[in-house]
Amino acid sequence: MEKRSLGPELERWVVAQAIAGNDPGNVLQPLLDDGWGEQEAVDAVAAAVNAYVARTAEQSGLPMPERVPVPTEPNGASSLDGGDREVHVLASMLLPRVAVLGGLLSEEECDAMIELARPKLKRSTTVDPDSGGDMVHAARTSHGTSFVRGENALCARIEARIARLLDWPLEHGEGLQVLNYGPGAQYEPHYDYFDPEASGSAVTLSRGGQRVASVVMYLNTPERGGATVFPDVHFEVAAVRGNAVFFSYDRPHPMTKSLHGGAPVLAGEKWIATKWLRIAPHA
Ligand code: PD2
Ligand code: ZN
Repeated sequence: MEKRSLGPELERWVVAQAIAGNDPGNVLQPLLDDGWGEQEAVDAVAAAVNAYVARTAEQSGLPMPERVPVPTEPNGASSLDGGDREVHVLASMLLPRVAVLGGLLSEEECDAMIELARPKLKRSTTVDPDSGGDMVHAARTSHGTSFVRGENALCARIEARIARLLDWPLEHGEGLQVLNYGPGAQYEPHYDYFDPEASGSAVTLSRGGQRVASVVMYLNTPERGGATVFPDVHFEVAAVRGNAVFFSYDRPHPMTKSLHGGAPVLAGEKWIATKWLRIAPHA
């Protein structure tokens, strides 16, 4: 059957309703009253809104938004199904999109992850924006190591839990990275997405496309300091063993307000495991 189109006038009305935040049911009703089938009305409204977003993005020079994992809706469930574990939503924010998750890992899993990583630690590197290779960076005064996806049973279990929790394919995830910060160490504010303009990004982007979300899991509770901070919104997440902070960024642009950093560890040490999620399968 040929797809019906809304026509310019109705399309403008639909977009205006969407911008005003009107209930989607109210937007569909006039079409249903006019004899449209429910699915074709939903498809036509979605197409109109998507076309508007694409036009606006193009005119403004902004990258197009990508689909991102959604752990929870506003005022949604306070506990999430991680398959083998129930995870609690402790806080949630829409811009930047942040969800603080309680009990993503058990205490035993945190300890085991630290012990698996400890013998492999090296001074942390960041991706060199020019070459795409690893480089030691003064902004990142920690030690770390990476595991390939499924490298051991614990990584595989945590990866499967995150995939289930976020309904995001396991294959779209990078391997886990573990970081250890000593006293005074910090990670200055940065974005986790790759700069599409930087020459070194091409190599990284060819393996799974952009990062669209991060899950930073706290493997211990530092004695003092070491919060994950979101400076654009003056928000910080305390590092508490077993908890995690999820944040997503639907495009590689500061408008996501996903600038974040690891505040200095003031006493004791800090251990985290980070999972980055890509648009496409990451090899
Ligand atoms: O240690 C953190 O809290 C932190 C802060 C910012 C980790 C990361 N970024 C990261 O692993 O990307
Ligand atoms: Zn980061």
